[in-house]
Amino acid sequence: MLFNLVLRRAFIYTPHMSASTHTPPTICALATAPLPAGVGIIRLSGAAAKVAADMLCPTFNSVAPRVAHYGQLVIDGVAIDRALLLHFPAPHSFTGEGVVEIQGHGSLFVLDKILDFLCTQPNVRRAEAGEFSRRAVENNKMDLTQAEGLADLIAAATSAQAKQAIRQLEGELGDTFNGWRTEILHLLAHVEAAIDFPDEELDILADAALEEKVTVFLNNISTATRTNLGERLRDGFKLAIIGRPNAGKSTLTNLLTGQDTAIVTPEAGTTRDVVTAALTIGDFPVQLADTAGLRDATETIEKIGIERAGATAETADLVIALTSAEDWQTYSGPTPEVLPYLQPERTLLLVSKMDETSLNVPDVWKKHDVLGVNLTSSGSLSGVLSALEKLITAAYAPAQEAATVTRARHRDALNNAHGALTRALDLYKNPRSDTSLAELLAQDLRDAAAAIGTITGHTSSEDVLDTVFSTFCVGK
Ligand SMILES: Nc1nc2c(ncn2[C@@H]2O[C@H](COP(=O)(O)OP(=O)(O)O)[C@@H](O)[C@H]2O)c(=O)[nH]1
Ligand SMILES: [Mg+2]
Repeated sequence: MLFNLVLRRAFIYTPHMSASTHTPPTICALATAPLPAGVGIIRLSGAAAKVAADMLCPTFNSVAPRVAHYGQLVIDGVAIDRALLLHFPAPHSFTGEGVVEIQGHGSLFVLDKILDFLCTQPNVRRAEAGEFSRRAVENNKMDLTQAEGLADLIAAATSAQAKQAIRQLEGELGDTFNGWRTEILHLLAHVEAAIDFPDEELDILADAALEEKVTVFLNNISTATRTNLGERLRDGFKLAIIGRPNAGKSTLTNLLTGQDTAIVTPEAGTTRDVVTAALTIGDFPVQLADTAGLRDATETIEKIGIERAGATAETADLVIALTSAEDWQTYSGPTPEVLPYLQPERTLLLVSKMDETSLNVPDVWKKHDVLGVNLTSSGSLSGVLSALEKLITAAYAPAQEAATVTRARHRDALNNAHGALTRALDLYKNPRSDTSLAELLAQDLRDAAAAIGTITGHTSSEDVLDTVFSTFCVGK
């Protein structure tokens, strides 16, 4: 009885999204790509969707829900297209509102005329970026991570990306974080009970196993944020190519990208800016960075370039350290400039110009894989690619099974929750004499639950929703 009472109170403290009481405008947009195509689909969502569609296609008026209707679209008494129309009455639709889909022929001119006409109907306007998905979230058709998963699925360019996106769309990520949030709220309920009964404060907190539970939460969060696999699968693994001037970095860049991405000359110090290019290696998206050659430069521009090269290598997920065969012979290994940047298990040592110097390179040098190549020959490409694929796969294999955080937004929220829970644990272990322990603990737990809630959209903050959906396209 007591527990039920306080549990309810705990839930009141957490911000929940509430359905708005006024009728939002009905929105319409092209759901397919804005290109001439066989079919173009317009989607309408909102209370006025069906009425507006009926004005466009009078024969659609009496058609049953979810039954395809083939009818003439008429504007100002003139037929402009024949289309397939479908009505999904609320709440059984993508957005949870009444939805109509109009599948016309894919003339952008005609589709635009249809959209213009629909917008002349009462309370209908064009949709903003991400507005359909946002409504789906606001009507609890999906949580925020699922909406993000949907956007990622649409943007996926490799099967690993698609696999991650569909897992998120299916709710795996959201379910995990919702579970954590609910557990924190249960703990909060106990702590709030302690506020109401100051005499029994310590007993109640001990009964709630506060210390043990918070430690478990902290561990879960640390595990989820330890790897950046999820973010990298979305945005690309950062691969930096470093080495002395003339080692062949830009030649390698051009070999990997299959085009003249960077300028190649026999002159040392050609590359100054960091040149980046996107490519796919195996199943992984990669952001390649060609950098300025590392040496003791005297000229200002080259010096800046070298500083940037160092910074790029330090923040990279993977590094290719390039050494010419001649230099490798001189140093019996990579040139000294690259040594500070060799990351354990994340570095490929590449030896270039094997065609110019006869040399036996080892397979491994101090635990780093080594590969000798002639970069001017396109035949070297497949060897370099498979070495890189092996490296990425090995570096990220341990992370495959963890709940994958796929955006910086998720990571920030988890870090905030981690901070709040760490404060709670510190307080519990070193209580302050002047203030109620339970009240302070409750505040930290509330903060932790709210932080995790921003990931799934259990938040009253419009800012979070605005930020997420502003990255979506119109029509999604
Ligand atoms: N023979 C031979 N020449 C190479 C090889 N790799 C690069 N080069 C040449 O070395 C010079 C410098 O190459 P570049 O890619 O600009 O070096 P970077 O300064 O490291 O970017 C160019 O003339 C390239 O054609 C290689 O494996 N074999
Ligand atoms: Mg270069």
